[in-house]
Amino acid sequence: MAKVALITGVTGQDGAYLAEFLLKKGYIVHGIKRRASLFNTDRIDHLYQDPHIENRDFILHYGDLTDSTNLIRIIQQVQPDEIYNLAAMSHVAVSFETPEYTANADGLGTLRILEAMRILGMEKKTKFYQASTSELYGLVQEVPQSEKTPFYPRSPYAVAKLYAYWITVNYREAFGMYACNGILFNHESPIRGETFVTRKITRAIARISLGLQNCLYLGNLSALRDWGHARDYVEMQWLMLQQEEPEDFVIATGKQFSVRQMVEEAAKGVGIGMRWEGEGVDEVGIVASIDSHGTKTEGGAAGHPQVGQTIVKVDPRYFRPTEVETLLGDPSKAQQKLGWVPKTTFQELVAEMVHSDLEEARRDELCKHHGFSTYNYHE
Ligand code: NDP
Ligand code: GDR
Repeated sequence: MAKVALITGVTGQDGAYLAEFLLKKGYIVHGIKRRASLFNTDRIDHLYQDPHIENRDFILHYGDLTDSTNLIRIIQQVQPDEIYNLAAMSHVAVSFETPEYTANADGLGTLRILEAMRILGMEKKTKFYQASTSELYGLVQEVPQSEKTPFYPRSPYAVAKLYAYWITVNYREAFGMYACNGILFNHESPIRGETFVTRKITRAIARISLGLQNCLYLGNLSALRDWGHARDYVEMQWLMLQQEEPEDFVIATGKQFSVRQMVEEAAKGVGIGMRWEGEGVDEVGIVASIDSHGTKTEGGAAGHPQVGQTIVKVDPRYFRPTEVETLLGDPSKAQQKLGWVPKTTFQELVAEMVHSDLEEARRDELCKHHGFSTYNYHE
């Protein structure tokens, strides 16, 4: 009998990679997607199966982590062997703008699923994965951070995720549930949301190299992160649910880079050499301009980009009220117990993202410069 998985947040970056991974393993995969006024299934459209087909192995349900009745109904209907709770308002900066909603979806949403499992008498049958985060460490108490490092969350997002982390531990201890936390450090990919810093950078650099954009505005350039590839990380999410006993694991690469290094690596990918101006704690004055550029990106608007052109500026609007300056994971427990070895290096990750964003930028460029036609909706 095929195993049945339920993924919340299936339309997100990790949801898409995990759904693909589980389908390849022979699972029947159910996913919860939110109702939106526009299509929001871009990342999983290649997996879509027409509802009229019999014996589908990929099935979507409308739902929301803020609606208990809907979660109980879906879980009852699907009877999953494994639940992966990936849904969240996952943007740290936005959580300062929508703190109550973030607490509701990211914190109480986790409780709602765990309670639904109890109400339905599934606490001994169904395994539960919680998407915990390195943001829990916040103002770091120890370097590198492991499963034993104390937490000090620094945003409404991280505080909501702290509740979700502990309610998962508590339900495991109180009710003997197979429930575990993956404490995942930042992981990225070509389908990363466009407003997270890595994708914002690779997308902008690709567009700048083709003359579609002039400048990239960023916040804290000195922030240090441990960046891995989402494709590698979802495999660990699955593996955590295949162990004898439920446990929490840190997943990280053990290597750290700054936002500034991320920009340089992306620029290198399109053949742009950069020169930084300005230093120090107050980074508002810092800009970066093109020092040289090769021929890696053919085409582009005539004369763009140009040596001396300012391509990065620091804009304080992207500073956070409280920042997480540095994160570096210690994945040795996962290495020992799950056989975790990060497959993708930082350089390979950035190269893959730049390559994908260049293709997208080239399509935009074609539309812009060669025969994109508009028609008037009012006619
Ligand atoms: P994304 O932001 O790409 O995806 C989040 C998903 O959650 C989307 O499918 C989104 O739907 C859905 N969602 C948001 N709010 C709700 C809600 N109220 N009800 C139902 N669904 C909702 O995140 P990632 O894929 O990058 O991350 C997956 C999980 O892992 C998240 O919980 C995140 O906080 C956590 N995490 C991520 C890390 C990373 O570096 N990527 C690191 C550590 C933890 P829609 O598509 O409609 O917006
Ligand atoms: P993070 O990721 O906050 O670590 O959360 P993000 O990419 O948003 O920020 C990383 C660092 O870059 C700095 N930064 C900027 N960030 C954004 N988004 N935009 C900018 O213009 C910019 N300039 C500098 C930030 O200040 C920060 O220090 C991600 C999310 O996926 C969470 O859901 C997840 O839990 C954590 O990773 C682990």
